[in-house]
Amino acid sequence: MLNIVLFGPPGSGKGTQSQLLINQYHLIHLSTGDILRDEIVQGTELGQKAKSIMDRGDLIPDEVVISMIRSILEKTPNATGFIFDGFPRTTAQAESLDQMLDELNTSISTVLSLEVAENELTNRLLERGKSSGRADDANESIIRNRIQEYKNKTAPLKDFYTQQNKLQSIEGVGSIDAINAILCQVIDQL
Ligand code: B4P
Repeated sequence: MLNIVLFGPPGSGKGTQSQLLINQYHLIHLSTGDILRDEIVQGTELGQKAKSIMDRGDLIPDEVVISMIRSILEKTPNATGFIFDGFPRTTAQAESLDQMLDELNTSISTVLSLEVAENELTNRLLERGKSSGRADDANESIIRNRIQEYKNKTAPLKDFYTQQNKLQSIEGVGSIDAINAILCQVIDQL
């Protein structure tokens, strides 16, 4: 199985690049952000709880996102591989993912980390906010909070995956196609 973690701060291009890679490699796209936004649109109990947390730019509790991922992994036993987009975001999530994949006799193939400077992230997200309708893209202070959450809780995973010899850092600034070509090169070498 090919199991790719697309890693990076908010606005680094994880969702954008995942859309291209799922077609190129026939992988199942697991975006915790998309799943949560879908729950909000459907007005489920989980969606109602998640909305205010996401609108502030905070992270959803670990147990919620871990159980979301677990139930999808259990429902797709014949998958040829996954792209994890926006998951894991904390050490607890990363440890759980390793364990869940181990139970399926598989593991993470690579962690592709998109590197983008903070001012570029803010500009991209503010730009998307003009049309996305996403409350978490709407103003700079929420975007700053998302980036701070990333620094505090998610960035430490770089060490976690470096120790596993799985982290590959990729320059995330440039055209979407050029970045995609680099990601494909790295994946093809696996
Ligand atoms: P996500 O949905 O994961 O959103 P994100 O971090 O903002 O990244 P996204 O994938 O959307 O942006 P992209 O870089 O593609 O998370 C949203 C929220 O959900 C979190 O804040 C949290 O509350 C919650 N959540 C999700 N997962 C969670 C978890 N595991 N644990 C706890 N909470 C969780 O694109 C951004 C913009 O940049 C786009 O407009 C795009 O067009 C543009 N862009 C992309 N590539 C570009 C390039 N090369 N050049 C110029 N622009 C580019």
